[in-house]
Amino acid sequence: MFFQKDIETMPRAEIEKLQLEKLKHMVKYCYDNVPLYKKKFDEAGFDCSKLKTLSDIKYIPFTTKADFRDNYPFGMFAVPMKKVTRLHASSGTTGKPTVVGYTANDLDMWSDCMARIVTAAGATDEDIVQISFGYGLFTGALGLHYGLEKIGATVVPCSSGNTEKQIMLMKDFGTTALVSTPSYALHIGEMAQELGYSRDDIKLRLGLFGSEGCTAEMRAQVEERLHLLATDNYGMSELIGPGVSGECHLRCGLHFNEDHFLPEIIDPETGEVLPEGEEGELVVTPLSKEALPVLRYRTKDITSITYEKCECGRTHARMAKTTGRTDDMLKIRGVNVFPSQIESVIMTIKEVAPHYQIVVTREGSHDALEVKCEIADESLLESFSALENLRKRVDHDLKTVLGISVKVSLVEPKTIQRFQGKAQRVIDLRKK
Ligand code: DLL
Repeated sequence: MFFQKDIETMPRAEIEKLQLEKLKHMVKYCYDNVPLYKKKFDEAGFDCSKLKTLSDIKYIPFTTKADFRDNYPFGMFAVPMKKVTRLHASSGTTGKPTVVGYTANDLDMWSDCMARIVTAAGATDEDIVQISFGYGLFTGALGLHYGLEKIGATVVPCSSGNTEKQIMLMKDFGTTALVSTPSYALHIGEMAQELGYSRDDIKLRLGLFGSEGCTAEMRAQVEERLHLLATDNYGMSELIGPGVSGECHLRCGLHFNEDHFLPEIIDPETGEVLPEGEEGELVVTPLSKEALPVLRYRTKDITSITYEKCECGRTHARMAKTTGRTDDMLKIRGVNVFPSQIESVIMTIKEVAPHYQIVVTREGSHDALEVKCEIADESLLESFSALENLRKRVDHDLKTVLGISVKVSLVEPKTIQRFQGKAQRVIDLRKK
């Protein structure tokens, strides 16, 4: 069992002492080795001796996605290329990808972080784990792969796609754990049912999901279809990939690997650090990275942090499941709408399937939001009044939660796109 007890249950004061030591080292390392940080520090008038306590982190300038873009591809690396053992990249929605590099020590640290997280979630060396993230430049598949190998699990590197074959292998190999996005897990579950697989055919017991947001309601749908315990893990390429934080089997927040990642919550408008428990933007400083050190990275993910010890015995800070990203938020006629709010509503109405699409348009100065959802039961198609009643109900429930009216369109079963990686449910035509 991969439980690094001394570290994972370290008393708070000791964690903070360790973090301060590592942070001091990291700040100097960045200043000495990455021209971007030398420039940032000099411009902000920050020098390393200012760092006396952990709360002095507020004097360190933030790093953003734009810094990666401006220094594409290797400008933020702190080591010569011969020390870089692996490159990954995250597909930017526009333009060039964000490139990230790892030394051999970085890869070891990453595997340790992943091994801790999957162990906390309940994976063991008895598990046969199918990895259904896309292998390649994306950090998800290889990140989980090495962590799971480290704990001695049997890894099946399926990659994403070819869902029918995935399900066949799941049955034939007796796969017990699945690694994927929650939306792909839902698709796998749905297809297994369609193909006539019975509950006994699939032995899954554990889902190690992540890489995209997922409401509690959506998670319940995934669990119901696949009969497993769904756990969540969080990370991002710029910080390392998956392995930043993850849920233990008790699922009351995602434990950070706090000896390697120092989290803060800030007000996204002002950049001020917020107190424990308040919701805001997550900012993370990796404390151990060699190839690509990053200070105070603005993740744009919205969450809150608690420092209370978890019932599982682990003492590292936990973050709540993210409620969205600051750049996910849709401003509709002056009202803030998060896609996760819409998802929560759709998932609780059993007559509609757990698939939806959000389309935002603008006519003149008027924003309109359309929510398309699939009806779950084809027999409804035969009754106009039943359909209309359902549409009105979805409409009413969305209005209650969002505080604005939206257009609800019911569409035929299996007509909304399914996803094999991160789901893209919002089409914002105003940006075109
Ligand atoms: O998605 C890393 C990862 C892979 C995490 C596999 C977990 C499992 P990126 O492609 O760089 O990296 O995307 C990072 O994805 O800022 C979040 O907005 C979102 N994200 C990642 N994990 C979660 C999660 C990987 N558990 C971006 N819940 C992040 C919600 C998540 N959003």
